[in-house]
Amino acid sequence: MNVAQKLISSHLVSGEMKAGEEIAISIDQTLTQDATGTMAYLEFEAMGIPKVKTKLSVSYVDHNTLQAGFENADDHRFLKSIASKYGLYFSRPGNGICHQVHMERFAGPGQTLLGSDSHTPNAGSVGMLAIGAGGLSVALAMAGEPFWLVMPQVVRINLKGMYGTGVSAKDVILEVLRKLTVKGGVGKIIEYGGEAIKNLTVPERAAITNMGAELGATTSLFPSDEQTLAFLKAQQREGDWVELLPDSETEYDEIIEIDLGSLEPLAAAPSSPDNVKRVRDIEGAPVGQVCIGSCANSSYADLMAAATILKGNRVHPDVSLTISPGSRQALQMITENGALSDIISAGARVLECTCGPCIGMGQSPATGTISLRTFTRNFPGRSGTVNDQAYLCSPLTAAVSAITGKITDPRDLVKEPIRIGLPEKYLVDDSMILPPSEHPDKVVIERGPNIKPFPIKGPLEESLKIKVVLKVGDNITTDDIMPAGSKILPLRSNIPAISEYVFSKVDNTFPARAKSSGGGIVLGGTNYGQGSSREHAALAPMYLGVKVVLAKSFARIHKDNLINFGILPLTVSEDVYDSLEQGAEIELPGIAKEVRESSEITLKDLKTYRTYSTEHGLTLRQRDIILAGGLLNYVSGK
Ligand code: MIC
Ligand code: SF4
Repeated sequence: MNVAQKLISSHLVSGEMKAGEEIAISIDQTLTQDATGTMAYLEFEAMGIPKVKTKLSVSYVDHNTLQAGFENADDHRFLKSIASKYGLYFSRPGNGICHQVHMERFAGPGQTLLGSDSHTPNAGSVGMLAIGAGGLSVALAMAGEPFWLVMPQVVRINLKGMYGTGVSAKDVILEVLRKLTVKGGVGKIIEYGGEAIKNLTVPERAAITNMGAELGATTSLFPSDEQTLAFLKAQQREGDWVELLPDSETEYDEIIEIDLGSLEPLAAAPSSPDNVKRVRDIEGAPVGQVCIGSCANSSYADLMAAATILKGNRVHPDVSLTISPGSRQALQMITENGALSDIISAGARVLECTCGPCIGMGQSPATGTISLRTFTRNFPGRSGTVNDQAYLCSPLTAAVSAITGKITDPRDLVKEPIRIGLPEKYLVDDSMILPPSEHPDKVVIERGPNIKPFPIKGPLEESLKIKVVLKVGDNITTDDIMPAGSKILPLRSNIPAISEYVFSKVDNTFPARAKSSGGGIVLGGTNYGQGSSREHAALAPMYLGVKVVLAKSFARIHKDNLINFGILPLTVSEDVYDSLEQGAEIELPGIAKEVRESSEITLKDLKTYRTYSTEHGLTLRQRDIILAGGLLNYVSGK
């Protein structure tokens, strides 16, 4: 078996490990972050279970950290009390970005992790099966239920050679994105191997597995080997190590070769992570902002690499350089060794150890300027600025460009490879991670006025007559469906309020039109719902009355979220997509009966009188969830 199969088979509770079959796996660990966590814990509370049933569950606060009103602070307090009562660890605001801290302090080879954040595969860096999912799926895992998924194909990416000067792990994943695109990983696990990996440290591996999310992959992972042991030892956790290697005769569904030695510095140009260019081909463009941080590139090693370049230099007068360390551990270490002082002397603006600008929580770039970011996503407007021009690149390219004030190939300034190895010992201080209460019965859940109960849908109607309220194109992201940023994110615990922003950047009349037509259908192109795990992109449309999403194809997590909240995802052909217009009145005459008994759903266009038949492709379990009106109804009715 390969590493992915070993991890799955040791956790398999239902189904057969055949690509395309529905399987269920047991979950050892869960993580949530605050922007998805409040809903996840409201859902968990509704299940009436006194204590989480996982081996370890951690609640992080890292997204909604600007406290421009009471909302985020309310949420933090709620999350702290929930964790204390229900047996979770609570990573306090300021302690770091969930994925970075989880990798440092909790991730373990051979185990499974389900996280309510799409970049959970960061922990695949230590040989863990780490999967991103919607909050409700994570709530169920905390309740001891297995996680259901379609058994993916396993793609092996063989790495050979070693990168040269100016190239780093970020360029590896950008190269993979260039080759595979943002939909190339759907239905796949990406397993890395090959002679080069023995030289890649765990934080370098994490920069690669993290952005497997941008491929749409179910997860990405590395074997657990001597490098994993070295990392865990330096984190004083060698007891968590187990070796996990692929068998020598293993087969893969696909094999891709990448020679690290032939890689050049790369960047994803606006506004998609797969719009990858050679830095050489875009160099010279003036830059207004450079941001170093995010769960992809904020480790101690990444910060040290940036500090090495900035040392003795000055940030260009036209550039605002921000540094958001991934964890308090990383920040404390660069403070103690003096690198922070190099960063400050160069003129950087040092931010909190949080997601910050990556999710538009502050630091939106100026109009018409280029923002160069070591982040994960550059979807249109995600930075908080309309018509933004965000480029994704490595910390080396970012630091060098911050000095020159224009997009610059790092090899112009850096003449020797900068690779920061593992420190012998990381600075371990877990005092910002609060353990659960020893007296949970005495803990009172603190609920501020920002926290509203989540809406529940009724069972699926027997028949529907509804309008296509919106028709959109390919690769619609969950940022398009349910935007984030500092103004909207604080409403994550308040579905009635946040639903007013559904599709607001695509068509701000959508919420009113959806409500006035009693809900409706959204029609999308390929890879609909790519990007984040935010279940709000299903929950808020559900609140507005959306009943069906028709699309040429769906991204994995979003499709699951639609089903979890009782919205029927239907895959349609090009022909159906082309024939249906926004505003079309559609009848689904026997929708419930067809979901129950048939593999096809009938759609009638009431204007053209054309009838379409489309396969729903749902498993028996998914059919029952849709019929019940969502996963919570389904679980409580079982
Ligand atoms: C993201 O990077 O888009 C987020 C914000 O971390 C999301 C989660 C969310 O929307 O809360 C993700 O990646 O899942
Ligand atoms: Fe946070 Fe950005 Fe990572 Fe999402 S991608 S978890 S917003 S740092």
